[in-house]
Amino acid sequence: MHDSLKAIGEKFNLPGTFYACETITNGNVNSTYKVTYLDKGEPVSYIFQRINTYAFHKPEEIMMNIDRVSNHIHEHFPDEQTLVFYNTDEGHNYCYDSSGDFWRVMNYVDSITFNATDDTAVIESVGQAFGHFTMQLSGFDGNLLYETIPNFHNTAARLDKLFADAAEDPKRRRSKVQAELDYISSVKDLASDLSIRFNNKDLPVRVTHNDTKCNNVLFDRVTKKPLVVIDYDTIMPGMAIYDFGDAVRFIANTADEDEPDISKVSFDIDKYRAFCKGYIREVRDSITQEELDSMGLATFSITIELASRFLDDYLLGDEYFKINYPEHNLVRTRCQLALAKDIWSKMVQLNAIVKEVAEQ
Ligand code: GN1
Ligand code: MG
Repeated sequence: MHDSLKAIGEKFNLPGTFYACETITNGNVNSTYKVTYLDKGEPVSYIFQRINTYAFHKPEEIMMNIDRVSNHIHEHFPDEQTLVFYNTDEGHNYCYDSSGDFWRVMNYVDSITFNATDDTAVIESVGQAFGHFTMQLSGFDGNLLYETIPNFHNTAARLDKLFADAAEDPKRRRSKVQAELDYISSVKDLASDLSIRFNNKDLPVRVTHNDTKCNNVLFDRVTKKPLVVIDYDTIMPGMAIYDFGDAVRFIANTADEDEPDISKVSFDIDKYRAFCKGYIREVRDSITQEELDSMGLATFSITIELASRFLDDYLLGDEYFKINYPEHNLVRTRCQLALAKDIWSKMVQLNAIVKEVAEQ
């Protein structure tokens, strides 16, 4: 790896001499490295990322989205920490290596991240960070961005694809997952509702992050305040409430996203409330009442959607998500379905919490 990273660094003309590299293991799709150079005796670190072009078919469009969004944030919020992407001699913020892989390089921000936390103050800060991101971009027309993964959060289309792939069953795995397919089928209309309303233009198009896991917020090591939201790959036009729903889906789960023992999986209402406090404080003036009223349903819908994506990938032979063992995608599916069921059982409370926090 060392030699290929060194070659990438040369394309971006990074100053100093190559000193060290380490793999960063967060993330299910791209490959990420922290690379350190010695520049006039001082260590300076960068993040190098190889984009998974199976997931992202048009990486140049991603980099154009990133350019537009970061310019908007720089221009309107010049004093805030942002991500900086480096350019090659040709003036591109990416390059291809000799094997045709797509790379980019950005600044390394010294920080800490939380993969999971029980600290409601941190959870509130994660809510604040993602709410702030939505607010920062509320003046930017989401239609100006490429839809880099078409229908990424089109739940209705995702579910149709799942059932079509299950009918084809290329890997002969369907018989193992009939119970999961039956449950998803029973909630299909409910889970698809917001995506259909969005497609009918009944919910506003916004700039969405589309991967609002808590480990995509960098925190100051000392003050524990949020510094910046990272992972701009999936920035696209979309529904703000799905960003909200995806974030709480992840942070308020009492277990890991791929917990095999589903008796450990549930949706923690106190964590939900903490996230809502941080998030709604930031977005209150930029989102509509209808969006606020749909936050609980969005949480359920995105959880069903992710379960169906894991299940679809399982049925197709595990091509999209990295797996650590053969049934990993099935375990993930079952975990997300258990979570969705618990979210649904608490829907009245979820809606009441949003209302209460919004009125504070
Ligand atoms: C993928 O690779 P990572 O962890 O950033 C996926 C998200 C899922 C997530 C589930 C482009 O994100 O949509 O919510 O896994 N990203 C893409 O862990 O498909
Ligand atoms: Mg991501």
